[in-house]
Amino acid sequence: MMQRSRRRRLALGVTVTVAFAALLAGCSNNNGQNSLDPAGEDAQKIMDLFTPIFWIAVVVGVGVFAAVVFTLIKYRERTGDESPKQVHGSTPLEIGWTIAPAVILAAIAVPTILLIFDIAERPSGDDVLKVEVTGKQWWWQYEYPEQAMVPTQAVVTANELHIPVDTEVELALHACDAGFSEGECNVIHSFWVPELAGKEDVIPGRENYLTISANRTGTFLGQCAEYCGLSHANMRLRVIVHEKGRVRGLGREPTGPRPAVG
Ligand SMILES: [Cu+2]
Repeated sequence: MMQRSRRRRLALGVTVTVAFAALLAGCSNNNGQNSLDPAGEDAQKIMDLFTPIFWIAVVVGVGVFAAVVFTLIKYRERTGDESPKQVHGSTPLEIGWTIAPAVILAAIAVPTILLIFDIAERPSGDDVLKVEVTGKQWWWQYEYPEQAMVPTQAVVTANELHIPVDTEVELALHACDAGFSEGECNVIHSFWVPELAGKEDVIPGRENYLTISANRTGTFLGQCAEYCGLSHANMRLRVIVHEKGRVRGLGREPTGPRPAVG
C-alpha cells in the first residue's frame, strides 16, 4: 500500500516536471522570430493590441480555474452526505455567463477590427519603398522596380530583402512556381517577419499588399507560414535593415545623374 502511494507521487512529480520543462521551452526567444519584441510600426501596433487581450485572457483563465478549484473543494462529497438537491438551471447565472463573454468579446472585437483596417491601409508618399515579392517553390524573389539603373532591368535579390531603417516599405506579394509561367502558379505561401509586421498570405492569381518597416538596423528573420510543399520549412526569409543611404538609391532621393548604359 505504502509502495503504491510512493509510486503515485513519483509519477505525479515526473509528470509535473516534464510539463513545466515543455512549458518553459516555449519561452525561448533566441530564434530571431519573436513577435513579442517588435521592431516595426505595425508589429508594435499588433503588440499593443495583444498585450491587453493577453491580460484579459489571464484574468478570465485564472477566474475560471479558481472557481473550479473552489467548487471542487467546498462541495466535495463527504462521508454521510446525502445526495444534493437536483436543480435544472439558474436563470440569473445563465444570463450572467451569456452576457459577460459577449461583452468581453465585443470589447476585444472593436479594437481588433479597427487595427485590421489600419494596417491594411496602403502607405502613400514619395519616400515609400516599393518591392515586388514573388513566393516560389521554395524561395523568395525581391524586385526593386524603382531602383533600376537600367529602366528595363529591375534590381532583383533572392531570399534577402534589403530595406532602409525608419522607412515604410510596401510589398506587393505574388505567388509563382519557378516551373510555371505567370498565371499558372498554384501554391499559396505566407509572408511573415514577426518582428517587423503581421502575416500576409501570398496567393496565386492575386496581388496582396503588406507594409513593413523597421525602427532599428539589423537582420530580421522570417518564415513562409503556409505549407507549400516538401521544402516549405526551408523557405525562410531574411530582412536586412540598413542605415539610410547605405543602400544605393534606397530610402533617399537620387543625388546624381544615373550612369550611362551600354
Ligand atoms: Cu512557401
